[in-house]
Amino acid sequence: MVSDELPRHVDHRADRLAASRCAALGAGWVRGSGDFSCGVPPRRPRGDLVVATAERPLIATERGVPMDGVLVAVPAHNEERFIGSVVHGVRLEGYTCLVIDDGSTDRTADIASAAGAIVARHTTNKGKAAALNTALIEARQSGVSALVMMDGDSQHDPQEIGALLAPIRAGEADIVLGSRFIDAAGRIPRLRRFGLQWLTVASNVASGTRVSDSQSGFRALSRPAVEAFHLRGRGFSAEVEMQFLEHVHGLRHAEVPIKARYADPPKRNPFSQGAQVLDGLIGLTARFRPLLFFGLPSLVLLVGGLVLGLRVVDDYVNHAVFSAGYALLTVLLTVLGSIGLFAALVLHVLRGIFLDLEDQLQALTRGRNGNGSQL
Ligand SMILES: Nc1nc2c(ncn2[C@@H]2O[C@H](COP(=O)(O)OP(=O)(O)OP(=O)(O)O)[C@@H](O)[C@H]2O)c(=O)[nH]1
Ligand SMILES: [Mg+2]
Repeated sequence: MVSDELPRHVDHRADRLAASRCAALGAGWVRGSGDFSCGVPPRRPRGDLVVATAERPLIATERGVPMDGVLVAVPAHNEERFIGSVVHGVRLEGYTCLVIDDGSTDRTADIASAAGAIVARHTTNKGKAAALNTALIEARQSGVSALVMMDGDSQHDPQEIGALLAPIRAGEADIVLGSRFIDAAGRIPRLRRFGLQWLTVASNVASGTRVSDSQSGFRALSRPAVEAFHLRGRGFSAEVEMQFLEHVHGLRHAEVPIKARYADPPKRNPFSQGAQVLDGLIGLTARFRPLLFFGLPSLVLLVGGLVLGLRVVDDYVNHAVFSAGYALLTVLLTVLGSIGLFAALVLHVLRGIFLDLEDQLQALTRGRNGNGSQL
């Protein structure tokens, strides 16, 4: 359905502006359960759409550094229903908005562009982590002082961006996490709350950084964090990877309460999304904390083997019985445990060497660019 008038059901200020702007650009609007959703005719030419690539970043080349030094990045995959509202909410707060359209098959990019966002496009769907990486590249290239990340499904309130930036502006933190569990935990549907809390406990233990909401997509990064974060994981493991990187780079974090909106049922199966995060978490633990990942289970095997060995010796000395089965198991456990511990130590040392090399390489690249703040 396409119309030039504002839809009557829209009472949100951002929605009204989004609607009028989209209408002015020849876009229409459609109703989407109480939220503004702005559509464009299907065959509208895409000539006015700005497209970024890693080689040709958008903001640095075409727009210069955002006036306020803050860039708000919104990863989006098939979010045509909400992206107009999100972009206008962000722009109403006075921030430059970058939407990373990750190979959407709907009109996400057109609507974001019509609503006033800079749009970076991936031609195929590469996952949320890849989209956030594009945002980090843009932020590094354009020399922003802070990067805010928020979801494109209208679950986050752009009016809370200021609160998120406050600890960075005060020089108190490098990463500010918008936490749903400080004030508003009760508003999260029970099943999702349960899953999120378990994932948070697991990622806190694995990463060594304690947060109250590890999966929050609403967060702000200072310039040093933007410089330090190069995400290598896939999909929804991006948030957890940032938790590991924060620990590795010794960055300071703060948390501020946020409200999250849960009007719709989950868009994807929460179990498979949770499994994706867990899978990422295991990979990240192996990569970032080999001593914990390989060392801890190996130590358990070794201790188990030694305890069993004591029993074999006790049986033999006190009862003159040789428990061949237990003896074999003892050998197996102690050998496996010892090899595992050795491997964990070697990986731990190698990791230290690679980290040093990475630091030196980054220092070299910075020197070559002649700019201390850009990689
Ligand atoms: N770039 C990119 N973004 C994605 C992809 N999948 C989801 N997103 C975006 O990531 C953000 C969060 O995704 P959601 O599906 O809402 O995940 P969630 O908030 O954990 O789950 P819900 O509780 O169901 O909302 C949204 O802005 C999505 O558009 C993807 O494949 N690529
Ligand atoms: Mg969401």
